Amino acid sequence: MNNKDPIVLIGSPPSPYTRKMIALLRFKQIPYKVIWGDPVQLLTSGDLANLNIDPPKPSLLPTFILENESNELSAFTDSTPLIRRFEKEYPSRNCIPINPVLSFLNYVLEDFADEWVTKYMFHYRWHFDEDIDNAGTLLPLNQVVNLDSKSLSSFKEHIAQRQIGRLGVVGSSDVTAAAIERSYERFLNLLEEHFSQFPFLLGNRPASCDFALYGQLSQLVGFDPTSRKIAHKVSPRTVAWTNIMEDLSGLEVSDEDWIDEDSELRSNGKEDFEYLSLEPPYRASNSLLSDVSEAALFLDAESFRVLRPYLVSIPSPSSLLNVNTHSL
Ligand SMILES: N[C@@H](CCC(=O)N[C@@H](CS)C(=O)NCC(=O)O)C(=O)O
Repeated sequence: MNNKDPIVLIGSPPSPYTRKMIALLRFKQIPYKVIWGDPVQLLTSGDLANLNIDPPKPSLLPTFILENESNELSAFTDSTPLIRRFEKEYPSRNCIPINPVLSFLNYVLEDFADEWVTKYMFHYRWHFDEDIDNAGTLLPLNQVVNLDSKSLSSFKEHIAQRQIGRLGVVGSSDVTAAAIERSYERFLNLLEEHFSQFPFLLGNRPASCDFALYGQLSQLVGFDPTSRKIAHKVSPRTVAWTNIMEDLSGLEVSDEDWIDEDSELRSNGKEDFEYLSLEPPYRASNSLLSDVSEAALFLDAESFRVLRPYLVSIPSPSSLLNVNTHSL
């Protein structure tokens, strides 16, 4: 295999990590071939059985067929390390920033999208009847479009029951539902603000964190009806961004396109654009928080209400939590 051979991956359209990786390959202009389907079936009895490759353990979407260290074809999963591998093998149009601060932020945001935004995705898909019906129907049809109606209804029932049974594993329950939904809306509001300044998370070019977020939003905005309605209401810019992220093969990029240090969010601070989103808008004071009400910037309304009695903005013997020194 050399860099001219297309990369082969097995995936599925309703899989956020599949969408993450296809969008990334397109941006990097890496030739690829997608095989829609189930890796275990394809590698053991289907079209790829002649390759004699063991299916990955655990079997995850997407599965890539790549050379291992002994130059033999093998099955690989896990998007984040695979992106780092592709960055080495295809260095142009890099999506890991060179600047170490940005690179760190990129890692954190990629992880946030992969591990937290996916909770919104799984929750909205399997918590509400309309969404269960939608996903239950489309997941089997995405494997076999011309599936007969009888098999469709039995697959639909089987998949829905299996996935609903997994809600607890990702932390979604009747107790946590409201917190997950509040977090989704809060995040959409932040994105709406951010996308009014920059077209991508780290400036004027996409990083791996954009592709991770796109993967999840391809579902939240493009597949699951309840989360789609919320996104359209709360953040039209996020909806537009999600559409654009799908194919950035024609975007011209340069090293100047990364966000500059003056506009970076600092880990313990809020930048102007977040304060400007408040009513009335104001600019960052570049000093410590002067009033506990400013902690509302970091917290949703319910958490702020609960924590408010325990907060002070300047250290004092009676303070339980100092908003200037605790990360919230
Ligand atoms: N950490 C993996 C996660 C991949 C993943 O969880 N894929 C899902 C589909 S989007 C999956 O295959 N789940 C197993 C299943 O549904 O049985 C990555 O980044 O690629």
